[in-house]
Amino acid sequence: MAGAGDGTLEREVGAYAASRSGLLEGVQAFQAWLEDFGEASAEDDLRLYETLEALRHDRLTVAFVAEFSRGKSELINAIFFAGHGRRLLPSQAGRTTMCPTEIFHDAESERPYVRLLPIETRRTDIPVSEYRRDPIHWVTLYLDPADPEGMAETIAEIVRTKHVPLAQARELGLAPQDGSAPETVEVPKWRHALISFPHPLLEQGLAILDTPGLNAIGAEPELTLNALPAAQAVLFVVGADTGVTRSDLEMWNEHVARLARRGDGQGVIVVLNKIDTLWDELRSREEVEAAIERQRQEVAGILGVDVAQVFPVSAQKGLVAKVRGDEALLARSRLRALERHFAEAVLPRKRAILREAVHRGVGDQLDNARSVVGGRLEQARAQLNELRSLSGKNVAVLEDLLKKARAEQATYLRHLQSYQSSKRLLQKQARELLAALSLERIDRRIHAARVEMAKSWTTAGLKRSMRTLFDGL
Ligand SMILES: Nc1nc2c(ncn2[C@@H]2O[C@H](COP(=O)(O)OP(=O)(O)O)[C@@H](O)[C@H]2O)c(=O)[nH]1
Ligand SMILES: [Mg+2]
Repeated sequence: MAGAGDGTLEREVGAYAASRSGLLEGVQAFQAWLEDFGEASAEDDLRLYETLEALRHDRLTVAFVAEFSRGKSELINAIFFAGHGRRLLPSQAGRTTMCPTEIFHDAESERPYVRLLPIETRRTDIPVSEYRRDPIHWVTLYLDPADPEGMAETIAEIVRTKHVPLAQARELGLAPQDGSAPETVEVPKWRHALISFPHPLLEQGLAILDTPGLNAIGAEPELTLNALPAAQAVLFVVGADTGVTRSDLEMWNEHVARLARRGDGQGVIVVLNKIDTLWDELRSREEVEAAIERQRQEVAGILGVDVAQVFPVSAQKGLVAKVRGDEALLARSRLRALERHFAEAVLPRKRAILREAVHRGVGDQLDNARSVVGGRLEQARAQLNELRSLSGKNVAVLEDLLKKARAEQATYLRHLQSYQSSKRLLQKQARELLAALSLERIDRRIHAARVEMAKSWTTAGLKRSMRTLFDGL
């Protein structure tokens, strides 16, 4: 898609990535808030942690499942890696003995790589998921994106095989199933491959799982039990050249039908590949289209799916058309219709599923926190109202106090005035009193009284003189 895409897939994968990081930020913010708020129980903490981990490691995985040689690898090249101008994944005629291959972007590695798990690890009972945790068991080859040729060569390592003695093949659980006992058996060199690659879609969290055919997929039960059910979308590929074969049907029934019947079964898309084998220069376009449509109906009938879920394409012509920029050929390959369906029908629904998962994980806690906070808010509001009414009262009380204070001030001022005038009066009287009490005047009066008294011969006259003295004083 890169370089030759119409952008729908990029946009939807981008929207998925944005939705995931939005959820991640939201849950992280909630976690931080709960810490501050001090409301989280140990169980809440654990559930939050698990939800965050699931979001952090969530990859949008698209698994390509089919018998060998149906064109899975070609389809992956055509949809995702046409921008490189050449085949990135090895796609070849005949029976490819490939190991399950995951293509993604490992943000923790500075260099793109191919990491390969040797087939010998099958001697142990340890599943691939355990080995994933420890890079020491893997052989790492680095890729140079500036050199597409060299890169394709390195990636070709994933289809390497080797011949081992029958006993050793038995040990690996890879002895022939048909009862034959050859001296040596051709076995894949690797058990599993991880390809980390810088590509806009992969950097957004898209992961592609390319699986080997029926036999090889049966050899790793982990694929069927874990990897496929965990994938957000499964593309099941059949060939228009062969129709639905017995082994296609076995593969469908054993590994895919279950997923198609799940509630979110629309995540399973059936691809009728190699429609170019029905192109016939001697027949009209309409006849060819009718033949494709007939086969599409037939595939839907055999697999028991809605015909709208079956997408006829030519991966090979689609890849060529994208590399050459041939729009007419691209239209004929019908690759865009498949990409658009994937982008517009599968991805948005997966986004909703992601949201639901987060809701299941932390929804209860959120509701809980919301009601606790709601209660507190209610309480705070009530207090605020009370304070507001009190503050109204305060104003009234203050005004009252102020009025009283003003009245008191006026009274005081009035008293002050009358006090001052009283004071002045008092001072005047005091001065008159002091003047009245002056010694000189007293002396004069005593002297006059004494003269009066000396002149009085009678007691009554004496008394009268005394009274005159005191009255004068
Ligand atoms: N005619 C035709 N051949 C195809 C198409 N897609 C893949 N092939 C061929 O089918 C063979 C197997 O393809 P491959 O991608 O390796 O299939 P896988 O085993 O399912 O991964 C190769 O020779 C491809 O060139 C197609 O659309 N049309
Ligand atoms: Mg392949």
